[in-house]
Amino acid sequence: MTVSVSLNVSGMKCGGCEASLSNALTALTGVTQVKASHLQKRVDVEFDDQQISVDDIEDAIVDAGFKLED
Ligand SMILES: [Cu+2]
Repeated sequence: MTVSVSLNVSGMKCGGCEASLSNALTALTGVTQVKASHLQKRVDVEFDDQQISVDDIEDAIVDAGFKLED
């Protein structure tokens, strides 16, 4: 099933950061859509929960060099 999650992410400072985070997440199998905003410090991710979990997505955000916030 396709579900979506909004995560608070710090470390994005410009459109380039948004693009690099978007690219990192879009590359994951199961992720269908990503919208990253450095102004809102947030990333919205649409994904197939049969193929990938929120935990996997959070790991990928950290691996890409960004930080999750509460
Ligand atoms: Cu940047």
